[in-house]
Amino acid sequence: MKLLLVTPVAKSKFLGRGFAFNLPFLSLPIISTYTPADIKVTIIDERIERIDYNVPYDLVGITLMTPLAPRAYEIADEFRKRGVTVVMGGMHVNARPEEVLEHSDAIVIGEAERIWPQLIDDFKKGALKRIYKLDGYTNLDTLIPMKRDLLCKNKYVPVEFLETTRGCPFGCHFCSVTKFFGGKYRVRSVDDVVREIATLKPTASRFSIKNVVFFVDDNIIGDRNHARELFEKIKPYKLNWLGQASMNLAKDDELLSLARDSGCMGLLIGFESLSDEVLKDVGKKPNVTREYLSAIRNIQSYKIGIMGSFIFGFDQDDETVFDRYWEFIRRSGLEAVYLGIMTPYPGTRCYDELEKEGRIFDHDWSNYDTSHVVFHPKQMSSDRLSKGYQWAFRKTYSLYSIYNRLRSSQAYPLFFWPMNIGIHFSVNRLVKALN
Ligand code: B12
Ligand code: SF4
Repeated sequence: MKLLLVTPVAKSKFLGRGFAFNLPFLSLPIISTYTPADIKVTIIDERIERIDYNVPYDLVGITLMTPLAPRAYEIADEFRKRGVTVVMGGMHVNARPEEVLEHSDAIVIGEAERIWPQLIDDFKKGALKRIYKLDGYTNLDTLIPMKRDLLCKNKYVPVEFLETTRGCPFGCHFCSVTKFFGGKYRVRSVDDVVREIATLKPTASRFSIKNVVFFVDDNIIGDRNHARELFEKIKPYKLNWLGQASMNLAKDDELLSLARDSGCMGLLIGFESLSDEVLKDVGKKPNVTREYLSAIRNIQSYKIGIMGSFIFGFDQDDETVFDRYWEFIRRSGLEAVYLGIMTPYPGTRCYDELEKEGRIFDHDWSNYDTSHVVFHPKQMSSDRLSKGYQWAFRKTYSLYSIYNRLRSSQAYPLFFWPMNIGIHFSVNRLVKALN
């Protein structure tokens, strides 16, 4: 039996096709790990490979987050026209199961590890059900070692993705994570994570940074004891790792020092907004705007770089938000910045509220990529929001601004300089595509 697993390409010019760096991902390698050994599995990442619809696959599995949904449906329709059974899973399936079912024979709602072997068994017996849904969540201590060999490594930047926790208690109003993975940090035993790390083949980039790992956890310090143990136990592996963390890390010198000693190169931190009113409104509890600069300085004093993420388009944002943002960035010395336009992902409180107010004017999911405006902002026109976002992104990644942000940074220059230059070109491409 032949199984094809596909990740569709997003229209987005940022982080999709055309992004300076091709990043790997976990979802389909995980599905392949839980597929019985007698099945031949192929993974196609549409960002880098074309799908050959004439290969006689028995079953096709497609992963979809919201901006990938329209392309996922095109692929599914093509295969189903040829009589191939299609199954879909991923974030968007949770939010819009009926819609996804119009284009697939079966769907998996939620995490797949405990359900996928059952689905395959049903398929083999000709008894595939339409909906597979896990009761509760996966116990992360029962994960089996992930097969990493199906992604063609030389087509991605040399980094291994790994997870040590799932879930988030904050439930921010624009975010899909809490609903999907639950409102608690579920942790995976550190010994198990370390065993996985021990099996990784060393990665080396042409900029000579070795053993680069990205922990995809939404907040690697969410469970402090777990983080402490993790940082202590991964130290011997001499990793250079990146992760995501909440702002309260800035006040925790012990954890910062352990993170640095365990090889932390940089952390993605959601600043989201420069307004406390917005932060309160969306539920981003760890953030206090007057502490932003001191938080940045303290984390950087451990030679850990910060990738700050900001969103434009909250109801409190008027046209002055862009200048205020720029003023902050000039003083911040952030090693990298991710900018997004508020995007009401279906299934979030934000979506429900805006929909109720009749403010969402674009339901084409391919525009839900955080670079397009899909709703009427409260205090400016959608065009002004789009132009302000483009202006801010370009200014942040002008060569002059990159130089200014990075010139006194102590954090891994061999990582942050090439990253910024790559993003400089990606942002230029993005802005061109948006106009
Ligand atoms: C790492 C990451 C990335 C990486 C890798 C992307 C990837 N495909 O995984 C990068 C940096 C490339 C990325 C990019 C983007 N991302 Co991202 N990313 C994440 C992050 C932090 C972790 C993903 C992860 O590995 N999770 C753990 C794995 C195990 O979970 P999973 O992928 O969902 O897979 C499980 C189930 O969903 C299911 N499943 C998944 N696929 C399939 C398929 C089948 C057939 C079956 C049966 C089951 C199944 O089984 C898996 C195991 O249980 C999540 C947040 C999160 N906590 O998930 C955001 C997240 C998924 N990203 C998001 C977004 C919006 C984006 C971007 C659009 C951002 C942008 N502005 O461009 C881009 C789009 C990229 C693209 N493909 O074009 C949103 C998606 C929201 C939504 N409703 O769709 C999230 C949830 C972040 C958020 N807080 O809102 N991202
Ligand atoms: S803290 Fe981050 S992951 Fe958690 S709900 Fe808020 S935005 Fe999502």
